[in-house]
Amino acid sequence: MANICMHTLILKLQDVNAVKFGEYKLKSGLMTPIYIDLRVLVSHPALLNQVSKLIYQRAQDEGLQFDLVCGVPYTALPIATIICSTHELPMLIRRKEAKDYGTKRLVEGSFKEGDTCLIIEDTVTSGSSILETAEVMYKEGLKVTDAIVLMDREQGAVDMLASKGIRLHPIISMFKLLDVLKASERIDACTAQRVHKFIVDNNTFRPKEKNGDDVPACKKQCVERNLELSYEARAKLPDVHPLVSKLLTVMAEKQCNLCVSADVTSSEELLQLADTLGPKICLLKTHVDILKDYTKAFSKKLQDVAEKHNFLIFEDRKFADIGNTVKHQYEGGLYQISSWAHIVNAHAVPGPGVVSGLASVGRPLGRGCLLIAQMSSQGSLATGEYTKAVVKMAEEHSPFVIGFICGSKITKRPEFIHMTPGVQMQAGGDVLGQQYTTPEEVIYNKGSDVIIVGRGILEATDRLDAAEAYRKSGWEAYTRRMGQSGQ
Ligand code: S5P
Repeated sequence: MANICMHTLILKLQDVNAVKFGEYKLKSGLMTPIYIDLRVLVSHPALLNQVSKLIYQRAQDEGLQFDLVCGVPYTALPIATIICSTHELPMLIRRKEAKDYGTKRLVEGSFKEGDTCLIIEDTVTSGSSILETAEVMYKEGLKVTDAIVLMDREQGAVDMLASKGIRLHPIISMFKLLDVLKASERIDACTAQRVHKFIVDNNTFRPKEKNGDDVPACKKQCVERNLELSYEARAKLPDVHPLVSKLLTVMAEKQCNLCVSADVTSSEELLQLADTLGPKICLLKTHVDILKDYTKAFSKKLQDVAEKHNFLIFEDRKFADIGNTVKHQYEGGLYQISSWAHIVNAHAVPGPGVVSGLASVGRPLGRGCLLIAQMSSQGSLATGEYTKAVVKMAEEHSPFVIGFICGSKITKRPEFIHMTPGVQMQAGGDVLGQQYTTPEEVIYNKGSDVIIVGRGILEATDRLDAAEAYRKSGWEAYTRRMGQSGQ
């Protein structure tokens, strides 16, 4: 139902000329092949109402807590007004310039210091307008934790705002819009591809960092001196993906760099395992397609256990198809992976389309993806130049790509997480080509961040004892490594 609504809404927006293709100049001066002009909404009251409903619904769905609402002037102002009037919520108006007479206030309306204000915006590119509005609110003693936007051009706003402590919730993403317009034959494949490329090539958040601006001093210093940041310090880097930040924080808090690979075939056993080992792990990895009795209720219960024990869920799906196919595999089918897994992984073999396809589903949900850069199995082809190409692809698609499945540290950039499978207390292997290295070797010598352990724990007589032994070994290797790094 929600999907049908979204589809119709996108077509209606194009009908009223709110979505235009051609050559247009953005606020930044950059020329764009697609222009979103939602100012026309005021001439279409039914559509304006529909948009306002969707935005309010999103605030409800996300369970957002706020005292006041402010629309970024001017386009979002009528939207905020409708929402506030319909639901009897107090509203604030932000002036663009203070009057030079009367009260000289920048924010109109009544509020108390410490009140939380929800920001509403019509469309975002970099997120700078939302930030400007938030900064005015901060000066007045207000808090801003969340913003909702109708149309996200997917050019870096989510990440830029996250780095400033504001969660942005987009209703329509650029890639979704392009998909719908293409599927409805409103635009041809060539236009869709051109716009897609423009959006991917013009991420306003990443390029700054690449130029060396805006890189936090501590990060610059560490990269230059080849020193390493602790998990905790990396969690606080302003440009780190919120999911990576969460994972690193959990790792630091639980003193744990252990991911258990829960390769069991019954959902009840998996849930039991998650509940028992929960306190010892930062991440639980699943192969949901080996479960003989998967149900939606299972994924809900797994999320509850993850919350209870403060770990993240990683579905080891290893996507490896064209963008359009992986998008459906990630979002739909029996498992609806994107609805419950914080992290997934993908092979880079199909080229960047696999990441763009997954990102179109995962980014609006705040999910992250690991690229498989190396494998633990004997005779793996993922070596040398291939591994380097994967790192490059990750750099071009961060922050949705949050790190790697790899045997050792393959990039110095602290915002990427390295996770290594093929770990047991004794080096060795199995009869089907798996090769094992020890936690000490993986974390201390190879510089990886997370050990992934399956049978080393699952086949132990006491799984909890085994998990604790791996946790301890991985953590000790990490603290020794940090000691050497002088941090
Ligand atoms: O290169 C790899 C990548 C992965 S994700 N080698 C791996 O073994 N894996 C996965 O890690 C594999 O699918 C399995 O789920 C887990 C290792 O399990 P173990 O029982 O051998 O520790």
